[in-house]
Amino acid sequence: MTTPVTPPPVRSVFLAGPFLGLLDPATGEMPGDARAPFDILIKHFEAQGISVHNAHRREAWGARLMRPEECTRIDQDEIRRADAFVALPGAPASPGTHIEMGWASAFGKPIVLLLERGRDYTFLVQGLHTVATVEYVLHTDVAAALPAVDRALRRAVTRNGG
Ligand code: 5HM
Repeated sequence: MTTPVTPPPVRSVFLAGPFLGLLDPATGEMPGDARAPFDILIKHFEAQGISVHNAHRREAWGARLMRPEECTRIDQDEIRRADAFVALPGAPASPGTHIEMGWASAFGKPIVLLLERGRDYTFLVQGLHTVATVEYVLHTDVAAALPAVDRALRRAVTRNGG
């Protein structure tokens, strides 16, 4: 008799993605359409009881931007603490998110990358799955991709052994 594999529970995720490049120069804040994918993902995960660490929300979408000397260690610590790492690498690429993807993979975290269909991503993002547990979710709309994100998260965590 085979024992069904139950994925270990995901209690926390770190959600990364483009930030500085999305700030409106006039207001210093992310406009609504730039916030939407983060908002949608945060609400979706939290509705499942998953705690979400996200710098965009933490820094009030740009209104309370932290200094580099403040946010770097917090982000690294939170990625280390999180059960899984979820990112929108950005197109154009988000420099900070690319550093965070490097940390998450080096820490052995299960990783879910949301890639926009038709966009180009750098070779080391395309190839990250060869050195880390990565599930890619190709999408055109984050809200429509939520079921695929859930499946990818479960797969990544299960493959990574919890
Ligand atoms: O380079 P960019 O700003 O796109 O980097 C975004 C990533 O760096 C986010 O995932 C976020 O976790 C982190 N970050 C941060 O925590 C970035 C900035 C500004 O660059 C910030 N706090 N103020």
